[in-house]
Amino acid sequence: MSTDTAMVENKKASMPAMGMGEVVTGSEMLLRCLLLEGVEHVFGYPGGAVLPIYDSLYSSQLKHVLTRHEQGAIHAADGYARATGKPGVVIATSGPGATNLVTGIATAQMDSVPLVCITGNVAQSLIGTDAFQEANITGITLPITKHNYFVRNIEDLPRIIKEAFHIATTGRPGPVLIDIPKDVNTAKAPFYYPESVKLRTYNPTVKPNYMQVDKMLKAIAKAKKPVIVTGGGTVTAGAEQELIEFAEKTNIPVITTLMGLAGFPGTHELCIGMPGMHGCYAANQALLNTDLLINIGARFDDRITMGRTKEFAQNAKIVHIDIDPAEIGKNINPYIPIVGDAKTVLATAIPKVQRADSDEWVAQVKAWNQEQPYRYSKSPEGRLKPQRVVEMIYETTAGNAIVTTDVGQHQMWVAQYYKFSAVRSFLSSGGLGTMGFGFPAAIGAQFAYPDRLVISVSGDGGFQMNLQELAIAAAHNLPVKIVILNNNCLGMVRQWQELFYDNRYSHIDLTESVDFVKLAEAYGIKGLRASTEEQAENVWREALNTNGPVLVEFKVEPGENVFPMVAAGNTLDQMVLGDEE
Ligand SMILES: Cc1ncc(C[n+]2csc(CCOP(=O)(O)OP(=O)(O)O)c2C)c(N)n1
Repeated sequence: MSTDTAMVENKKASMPAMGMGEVVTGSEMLLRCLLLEGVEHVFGYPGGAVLPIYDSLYSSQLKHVLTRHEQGAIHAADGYARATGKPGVVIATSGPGATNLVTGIATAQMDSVPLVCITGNVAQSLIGTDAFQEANITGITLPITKHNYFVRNIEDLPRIIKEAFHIATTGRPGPVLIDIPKDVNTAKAPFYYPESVKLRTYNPTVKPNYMQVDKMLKAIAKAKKPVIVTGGGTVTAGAEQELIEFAEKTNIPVITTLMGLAGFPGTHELCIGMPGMHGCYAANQALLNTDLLINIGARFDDRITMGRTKEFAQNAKIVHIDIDPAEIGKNINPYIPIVGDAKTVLATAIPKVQRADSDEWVAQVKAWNQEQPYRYSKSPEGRLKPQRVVEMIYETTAGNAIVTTDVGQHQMWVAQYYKFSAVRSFLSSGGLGTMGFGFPAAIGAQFAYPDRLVISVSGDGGFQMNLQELAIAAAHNLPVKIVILNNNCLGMVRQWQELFYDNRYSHIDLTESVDFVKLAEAYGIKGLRASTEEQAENVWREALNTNGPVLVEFKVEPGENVFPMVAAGNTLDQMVLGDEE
């Protein structure tokens, strides 16, 4: 049992019996249910419709974190969930509070993150009347939640909460929303919490079909050029150890998607690297040449297949392992489909699997990586390169920090130049690509792990989307290290405009932003700045030696592009390697 789980278990044991049978209000019930689910932190923002909940929070043992925006709250809950594997919990009021959660809900849904989102709504007598701060949030979030509920009766509330946690955390995890009208929050009823969940139509398949697993074992025995592609599903399943064992026993090299980056050590001998649009040469060559592709918990996203699914891994038999049967055949029809939890599937396969005849192939993959590693050229004018900053962060943390990113060029440089070795240590919005995610997610992760080094890396664009959460870092003296790679523009958009829109730089200039150092200081946070390599090393050392939050602005080369690159619509063999080609 991890220290963390032990802490929650102890807390549960020391909790009073929660007064089963006692008559309490809906909002009191809600908080008791959360405690019984082992929740420690909730992130949220109050308002009229949730005033009863906030009143109950006043005297609750739950730790509530008041963010400065509901979007900050939900990304923080998401970061907490990604870092721990436990569900993140967020509370927002009706109407604008609830709609401010929408981007965060979609972000979690796309990356299969377990969240329980609690929204207030106006009293049922006012529903449908365009009442003040009324929004049909269950309607709005229907396509972006794993499930959602509108609570009509206080008697249903405990069962619904029990179900919500179960649905959010089992099978393919995801966000579940519970909308509670004000009259349910203020109504009273005796409190009972169900011990188990009965959902007739919801039974995720965890154990694989053994015949299918045997088929995979036979395919491995025949393969000469096998690869494993591992994605977020491996991380979600906690299958990192099984994956290492499986890869080592079979001698099959491993490609890690963006979401799978911390699911297999970046420094492992068999690690090839990231595939796809900004992936490494070796990974894409491996996909072009493999004869057996074993996909574990990845979804053949178009950032990897480039949407050219017919041409993708054309020479390969494909095995697709996924907990969600809907993923299988969605983008690519596999030769061997295996529905099941990655950890269970691998644990089933490991005792029987044989080493593949793959020595030559492994040597070939390594050679590709040596011939064409990620690389960048030094600036002739001595300006700071963003890649160097990420390398430096990697060197000084040995790959053990929890690193969150926003979306853009910096995200890709982190994926390329930081070799993750700790599980659940890379938190990034892969599916939805949500700018503004990284910094609040780092706050959530730091609440979960107050003693770990948490580094938030953003661009100057994305950071400005949720910078108000600096207040939280300051208020709680969170030791989060906030890195901004400031290229004075929306870098990734600039790159596309340069490459595909004839250098017509339309609305990407962020020169007139803010003095980030002064901004940090205004929030009571230490701010540091560097524009040369030497300064960068000095300020970064200072940041690491500072207790409490620090914001470090690295002023980097504005015209730098992310390479390698496969342009959208091209196939993986049309990879452009870099500036110096
Ligand atoms: C909420 C949101 N709006 C717009 C985009 C489109 N987008 C993707 S990358 C990018 C530029 C990001 O710029 P910045 O945050 O400065 O990071 P950089 O690319 O320079 O590292 C934009 C606008 C997005 N991903 N998310």
